[in-house]
Amino acid sequence: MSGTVLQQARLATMVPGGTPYGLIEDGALAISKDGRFAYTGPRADLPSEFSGWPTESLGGRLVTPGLIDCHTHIVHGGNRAREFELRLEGASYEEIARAGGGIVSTVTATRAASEDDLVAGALRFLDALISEGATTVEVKSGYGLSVDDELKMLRAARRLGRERDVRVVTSYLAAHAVPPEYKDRADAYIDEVVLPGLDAAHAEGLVDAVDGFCEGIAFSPAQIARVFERAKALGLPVKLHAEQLSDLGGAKLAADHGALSADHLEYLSQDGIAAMAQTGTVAVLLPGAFYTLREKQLPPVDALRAAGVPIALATDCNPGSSPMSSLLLALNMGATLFRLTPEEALAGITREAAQALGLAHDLGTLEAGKVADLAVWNVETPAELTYRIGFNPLHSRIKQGAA
Ligand code: DI6
Ligand code: FE
Repeated sequence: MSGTVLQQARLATMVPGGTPYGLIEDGALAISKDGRFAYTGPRADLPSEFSGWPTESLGGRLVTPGLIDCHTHIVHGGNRAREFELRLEGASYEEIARAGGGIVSTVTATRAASEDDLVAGALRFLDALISEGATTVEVKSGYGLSVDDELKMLRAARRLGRERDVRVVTSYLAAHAVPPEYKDRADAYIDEVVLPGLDAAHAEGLVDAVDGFCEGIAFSPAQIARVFERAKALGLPVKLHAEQLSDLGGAKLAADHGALSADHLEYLSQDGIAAMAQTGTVAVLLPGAFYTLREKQLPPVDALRAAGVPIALATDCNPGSSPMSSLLLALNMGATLFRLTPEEALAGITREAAQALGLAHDLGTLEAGKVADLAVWNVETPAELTYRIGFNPLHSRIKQGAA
């Protein structure tokens, strides 16, 4: 099988254990016709079997793995600019949610939207992510909160992956909020909507993972556990929004269920950290939500690092707590707000994000055998990607070997 060799490239391979960023100064990438890397490494070591392949120069530019946004809510109706104004006038996120605003107002708009409307709305954010080098984007349901509306959201999410050259990974998040018609009847909502909706969505091939929101304003650990049990019965991986506003022990619950990731984690306890370390559950940090809600409590980055918990970063792109569709800004915020090193931040939107999606075998580093998803940048050093604010130095993006 032949293919293409890309050279005159500085490779931030993000392979751990060697140079910072897995950097290779004078690198080459051999991409076979099946869209995978056949070789990544120093140009001087390129095996002779690839020397007959057509060669392209990248002009000395920096190459990273294609970026991965492992936590988004880009499919939704409406916007919450009014709520933004109210928060600036002093109302808290929890007060707005408890007064029927917040997530529930997006539910109303999402229910009113057609599948086409949802696709068109989401493409605006997806295109913004792609323009910064994203090649894989996770998309959650969770604003429909009825069986039909959750299915509509997931169908829209699947369509995004056909409308654009991007890998879309879906998460079923019906356990996101209790809809008004089930007010004070969260258990009935789980029995009558969340569980049957999961069965239906899975039967239609719409679900890659199952998510939930474990919080005082959403679902208790016991309620989430019931959703996770059904996911397990269907053979689906789980993940959880946990410890964003308070500590309910959600991260430990998730880890005990072998979760791919626990996300947010500002109020994560040492117990939760230990449980995550034991199962290899990825900590997905969401600085856009921390910033937007003007949170004071930082996620325990030092303790996560000390325990060896993999740390990913994502946009959490959603209309309420994180109206942000820039992974480059997430990098900058991850470093400036959360004190991640620029290398950890970049790993967080490549290697560790792949791990958070259960796709580390295919994505996240520049390594032979993996899918040839990559981003080419007009920068000299990888730290520049994290350092600048509101500047996009993407030169080009290659998805599965095709520019
Ligand atoms: N936590 C979040 O930050 C988003 N969902 C969640 O469970 C916010 C959702 C929203 O406010 O619309
Ligand atoms: Fe979220």
